[in-house]
Amino acid sequence: MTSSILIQGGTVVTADGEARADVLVDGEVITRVGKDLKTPAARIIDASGAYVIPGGIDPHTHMELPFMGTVASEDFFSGTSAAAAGGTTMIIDFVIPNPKERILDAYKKWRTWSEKSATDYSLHVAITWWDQTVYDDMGTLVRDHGVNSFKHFMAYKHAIMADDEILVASFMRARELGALCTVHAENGELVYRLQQQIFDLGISGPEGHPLSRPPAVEGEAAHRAIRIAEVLGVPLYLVHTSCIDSLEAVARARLAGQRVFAEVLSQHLVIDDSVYRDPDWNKAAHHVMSPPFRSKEHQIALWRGLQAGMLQTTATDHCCFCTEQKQAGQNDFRKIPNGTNGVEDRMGVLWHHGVRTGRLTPSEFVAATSTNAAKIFNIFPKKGAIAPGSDADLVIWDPAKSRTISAKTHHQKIDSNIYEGMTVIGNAAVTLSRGKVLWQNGKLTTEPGYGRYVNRPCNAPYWAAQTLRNAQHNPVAVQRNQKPN
Ligand code: URQ
Ligand code: ZN
Ligand code: ZN
Repeated sequence: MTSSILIQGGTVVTADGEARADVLVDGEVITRVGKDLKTPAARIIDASGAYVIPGGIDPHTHMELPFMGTVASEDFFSGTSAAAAGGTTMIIDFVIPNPKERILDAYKKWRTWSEKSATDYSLHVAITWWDQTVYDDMGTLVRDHGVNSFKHFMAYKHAIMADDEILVASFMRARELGALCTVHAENGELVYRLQQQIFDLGISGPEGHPLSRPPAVEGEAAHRAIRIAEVLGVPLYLVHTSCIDSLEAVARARLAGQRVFAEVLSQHLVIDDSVYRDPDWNKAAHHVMSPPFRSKEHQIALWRGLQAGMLQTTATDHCCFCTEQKQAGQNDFRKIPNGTNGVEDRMGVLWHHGVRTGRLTPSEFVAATSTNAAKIFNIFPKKGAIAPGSDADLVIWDPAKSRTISAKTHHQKIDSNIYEGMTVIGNAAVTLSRGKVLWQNGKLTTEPGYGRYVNRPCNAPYWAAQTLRNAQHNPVAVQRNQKPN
């Protein structure tokens, strides 16, 4: 009774539908959902006229990432606090080991950085090199540390790039473990050569960045990763699908029954490549991220991909570098640290440009901002649900609340915002993380360390089907599965 909260009068929206209902929270979990709950509670939150939705899950962030000679300015506490202000109550960040660094050591390092989080979090682990210790450590991470997803950067040659030898070795190991493989799909060899060619032509500004990473470079890598996953019989998740070329590779695979998941960043849905032609070098440089922003036809296709279910999740790839940090590439676009903000803005941007335009229903919005990620990364219904027993990660979503996005007023630790000046209608009014109010009346009440690491078991129900299904036409798997007669 002491720590119970009754959220009254709202319309509960889940990925499966919406209905007028009250939600009772006791301690850290939801205990009841139903109409006109008369249960006494220590605290009442009035949600009349608003929606009650599962807290957003952002499956792709990089808080305080050491990268390209600097460290991302947003840390795990400030970033998860800003996320809460925007209605996101969980992030899945990335351990990115240096080549030859034991992945288990890197994981332990990231755990010390991430323990200051204000909301719950989890960690994907990137495979940036290969030998027997990597093979062994992947097993330890699955068995003892609740890691069920391994990331592969197909770009960033001479840094963290995974070539085909690493991809194949790691995908085979992931299949043994029942883990999910995720990829940053850009052909790193082509990027490297195109960067060189463009710079040698005398193009050194941010406008050189998209020229060195055309859609074909992403489409090739997406297709290659998908086919490797198909042959090896592993489920695959493509992060930041940004263009028609990779979207078509995903759609072809899904229509062929292959278990491929794909993510789209909120910024890739609403920002186009004209940003790189901004006469203000700093503004253009703040939009340098990979894959780059694309011409308008790609945004149209991505919205259709989201509506059609070819793209299942939305994320931000929140990886912040302040103006001074971006200026490392003042004379050479190849040295501009890649990354943008977005963790506070994702849900408002998606509601305004998705639900208010009729592209998405409120339920589809919930699926794309929370539930699908919970299911794919195997933490549903603990997360991504509004049901008895689920964590009380809840957002009172006010469809009429207007916000003009600006670096002057946002909570993200960066002196710029890629959505600067964009007004979005539909925002978080109240955010709860495991039953604790972190955001209300425009005020954050987050505490470092309140967030907990979330274990993610392997062999999600969504993948087992894939593994078996692939075995049928995977010659290696078929022999292995054949019973001796
Ligand atoms: O590639 C990524 O996802 C990281 C390094 C963030 N930077 C970016 O430009 N996307
Ligand atoms: Zn990436
Ligand atoms: Zn990323």
